[in-house]
Amino acid sequence: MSDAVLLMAYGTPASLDDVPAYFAHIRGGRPARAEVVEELRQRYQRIGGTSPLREVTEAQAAGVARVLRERGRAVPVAVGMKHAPPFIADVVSDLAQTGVRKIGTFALAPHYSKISIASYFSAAAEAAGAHGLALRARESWHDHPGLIAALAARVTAALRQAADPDAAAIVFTAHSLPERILSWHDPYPDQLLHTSTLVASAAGVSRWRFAYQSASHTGEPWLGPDLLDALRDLAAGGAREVVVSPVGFVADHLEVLFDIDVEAREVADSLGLRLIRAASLNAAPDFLAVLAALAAELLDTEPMS
Ligand code: FEC
Repeated sequence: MSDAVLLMAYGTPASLDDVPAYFAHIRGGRPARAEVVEELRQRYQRIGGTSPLREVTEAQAAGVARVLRERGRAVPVAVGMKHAPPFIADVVSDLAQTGVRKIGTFALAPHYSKISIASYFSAAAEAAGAHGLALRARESWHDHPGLIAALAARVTAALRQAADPDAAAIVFTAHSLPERILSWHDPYPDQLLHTSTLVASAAGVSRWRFAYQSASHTGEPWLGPDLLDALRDLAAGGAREVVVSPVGFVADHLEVLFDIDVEAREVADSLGLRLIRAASLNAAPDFLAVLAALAAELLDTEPMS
């Protein structure tokens, strides 16, 4: 049986012209007002016109393939996206055409929510079923020791940039979701707090807080506290420096490069607060080792490191 790994990521518009179609896909076909689409285009413009998400994800896939090969397991490692080409279903279909019979897959987002992660798996499972492929999936990996160590190393490095590391505040962040997830006991908030607790402990920091970021304006309440409010609160309490560690994301993309690096930094600046953003994991060797271990475990080829 021929194996493959499928890394699933959110997806990003290939150009500014693709923003309306991308936005419509995210909204499940519900039309958005023209000014809201334009506002999104402007956010992409502010980070240089496109997001690096696709190239980072491809670099992660190439890196995982390399690490697995070095460990004696040469398997294709493909990238499938949820909201933009190459779509997950098409990639599964392509893998089936090349003779693959078993796919190990997980989303490049460590924390599970029915509202976010479940749809990655339904897309993959449906396509795998249609082609008679075996699918081995992992739904969350928020407490993987390698992930915790990699995130903690970024926090430590960010703290080193602070003028007064002992006094710097630390805020862990992740994408907000509609508050209604709480009514179905979704594991997302607890998994995020667990990751944050483990990372803080590994980085040796005792004072930290968690905030959500990137909430959409959909007319319903979203999970808080919001990062921007957390910054205001910290400044009011006398903080002068803050390290923001986006533990819910594993790559540089719009939600990191705009929502933190532009929007949150502007707010922090206006408050006299210096914002230091912990580096993203991207395709760094320590993170590639984590992804390769997850993939290998799914393919049942070697134990997790
Ligand atoms: O760099 C890029 O081009 C893509 C960046 C990107 C990532 C991402 C990750 C997550 N999202 C999650 C939940 C939601 C929910 C809605 C929603 C909407 C958007 C919009 C853009 C967008 N998201 Fe996203 N998300 C990224 C980008 N996201 C753009 C649309 C404009 C806006 O609202 O800002 C609301 C959908 C709706 O309207 O019905 C909910 C979650 C994650 C982290 C997990 C994952 O990566 O899958 C959760 C990256």
